[in-house]
Amino acid sequence: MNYPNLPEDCTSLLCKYLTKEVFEELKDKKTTNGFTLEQAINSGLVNLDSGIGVYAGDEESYSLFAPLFDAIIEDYHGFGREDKHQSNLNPDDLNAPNPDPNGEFIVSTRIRVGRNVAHFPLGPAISKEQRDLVESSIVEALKSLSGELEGRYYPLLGMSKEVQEELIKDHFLFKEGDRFLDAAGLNRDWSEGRGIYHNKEKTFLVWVNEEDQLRIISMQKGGDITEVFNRLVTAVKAIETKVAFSYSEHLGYISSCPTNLGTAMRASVHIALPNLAKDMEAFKAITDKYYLQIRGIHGEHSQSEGGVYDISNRRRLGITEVQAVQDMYDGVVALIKAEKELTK
Ligand code: ADP
Ligand code: ILO
Repeated sequence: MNYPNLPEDCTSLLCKYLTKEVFEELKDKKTTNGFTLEQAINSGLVNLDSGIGVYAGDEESYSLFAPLFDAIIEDYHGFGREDKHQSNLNPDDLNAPNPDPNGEFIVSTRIRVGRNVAHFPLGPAISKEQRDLVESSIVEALKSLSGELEGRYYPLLGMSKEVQEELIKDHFLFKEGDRFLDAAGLNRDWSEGRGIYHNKEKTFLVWVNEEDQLRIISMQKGGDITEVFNRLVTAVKAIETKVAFSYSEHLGYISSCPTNLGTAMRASVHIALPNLAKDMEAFKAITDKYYLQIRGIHGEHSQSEGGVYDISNRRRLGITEVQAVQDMYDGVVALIKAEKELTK
């Protein structure tokens, strides 16, 4: 492969940090799983509108291709090469009483973490056999969950289109055919090895073999962030007794996209802010102050509908899980205050 043509107007972190020197240094390297620089950067080259543009094929990608990944990680998370990640999943340390007890603004709350199984390649480099093995070991582990977490696994293979569409529309299931994941090699052998586990109420869900091997999700209507966090922590701890997750002292939980490293946590609310939305500058000033990200209500790269936005923590690495949720909580309190003032 030759040094790619990176257009001047490309704003992704890949375009920013893949200099000729970095490319020359890394272009012939291969991880033990056979993952190359070409594979790591393909998504960003095919999708020049990417925000980031790179994916790791395994934990080793982060060290072998460090001249590229470290720069991207430092830029996105403000996390240095020598820094160490710290985890804190203790619900007692979270201070998040419902910011909207009358249900005027917050439609729903969702907290998810990404996890990958130790000693396996990540999705971009995994073989079909390994992926199937990952699926069966996760499903086996999920069978041991009880009480509120008890549920059933629904493989994508054989699921009717109607059921699939309904689950996606209701925000429970991942979409199909994402072009960023596609170019990263994450959609290979679709839909085999993929599926969703959920309890009866759909307040606890696990996505299997999408961007990460597990996405563990707790969600419910309204703004009781503490309840959502508590359920998530109980589930993560229970699953961890059965499946070993890939974790490094430096980078925390290992994920295929560098934005998810560390806590791999995205805590979000769907929140109606119709007045604030009329002044995007003021809106963004608040979200920037609290390290928040604004998404549309059908996930990343989607649009807002009816003034309802998906507001979540942007930082995931170098802060604890408790801090990630606290970022979201503090920001949401400020957003509600601003919206109320505009409504007067
Ligand atoms: P992820 O959070 O897993 O990185 P997405 O941004 O694609 O990925 O979101 C996945 C799904 O979760 C989408 O359908 C999205 O609308 C839904 N979702 C995210 N946050 C909330 C929330 N607070 N309430 C309800 N659904 C949510
Ligand atoms: N590769 C995409 C998405 C990056 C962050 N989001 C997720 C889902 N990992 C991009 O570079 O815009």
